[in-house]
Amino acid sequence: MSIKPKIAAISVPFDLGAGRRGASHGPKAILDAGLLQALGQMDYTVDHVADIRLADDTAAPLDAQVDATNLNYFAEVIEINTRLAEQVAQVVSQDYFPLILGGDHSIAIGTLAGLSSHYHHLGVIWIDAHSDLNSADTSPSGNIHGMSLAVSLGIGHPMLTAIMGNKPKVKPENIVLIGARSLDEGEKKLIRSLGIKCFTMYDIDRKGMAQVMQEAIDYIQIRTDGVHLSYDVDSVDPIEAPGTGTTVKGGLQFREAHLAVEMLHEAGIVTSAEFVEVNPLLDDSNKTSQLAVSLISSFFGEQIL
Ligand code: HAR
Ligand code: MN
Ligand code: MN
Ligand code: MN
Repeated sequence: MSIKPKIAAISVPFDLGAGRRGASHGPKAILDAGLLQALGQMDYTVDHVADIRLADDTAAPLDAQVDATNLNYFAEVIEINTRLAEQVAQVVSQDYFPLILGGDHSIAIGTLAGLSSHYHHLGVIWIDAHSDLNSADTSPSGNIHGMSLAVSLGIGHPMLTAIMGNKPKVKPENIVLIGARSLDEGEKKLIRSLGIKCFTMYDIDRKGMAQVMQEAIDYIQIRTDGVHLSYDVDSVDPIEAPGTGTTVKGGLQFREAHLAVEMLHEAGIVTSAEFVEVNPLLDDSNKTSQLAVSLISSFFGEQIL
């Protein structure tokens, strides 16, 4: 990222993929915490191109038409992600750097679908306490934000995997998970059987974040034609990121969370990013939205000195 890209910010005020309401207020909270000013000070051109929303009258006919057992708000998740995928595909074709502000993590379905129109060997760096590799068969909750990476691999309900074309949007060998510490049994099996690269909190404790990130960067850059960063703020320890719906203790420390994105900036390999799961209704005096602004600023190259 030595030449500054023009950024297309896309807000996705959507929370029906999660078990608790409130992540729909995430984009506004991140903007109110000063995101555009921070990026402007760093001389980026940012066009806030869209707020992706459901059509006003969501009659949700899909729910009635198809078998969507254990897929909460199935029709709404399809609708929002179809819209988001089209918007992402459009800004990518206009040479923007897409910056998606969530919203719950189900929106990664649309982001990755849209990116797949442009990248044929898309890499994904998934920083998250979870792996979001469930399907309706394995999910303990039915919440689709716990399924978005599986859907992007082509695993899940055909109406989810068909968004923007019925093909996998990312290959298992092009994914790196970082920060995992809450994995369901079905997810563990999938990670092992597909050989997905996964740096758990154990690996981060053992090797340090700097080495983990270097290994992740080296691994992903040789095999991909673009890299998407999907940053779920629940990867960060709840002490620093209380404003999110599914906190898991034992997470990334403040500096580890920043070092990850600082190293990604330095590597210059990332071609799109999303920051998800900020829930202002659960936050403690905007701590988590401010953290998101700080992480995004570091990701775009803000330096301490
Ligand atoms: N694995 C659990 C489930 O599928 C919890 C998922 C929590 N979701 C997220 N995504 N915040 O990372 O229900
Ligand atoms: Mn707007
Ligand atoms: Mn997630
Ligand atoms: Mn998560």
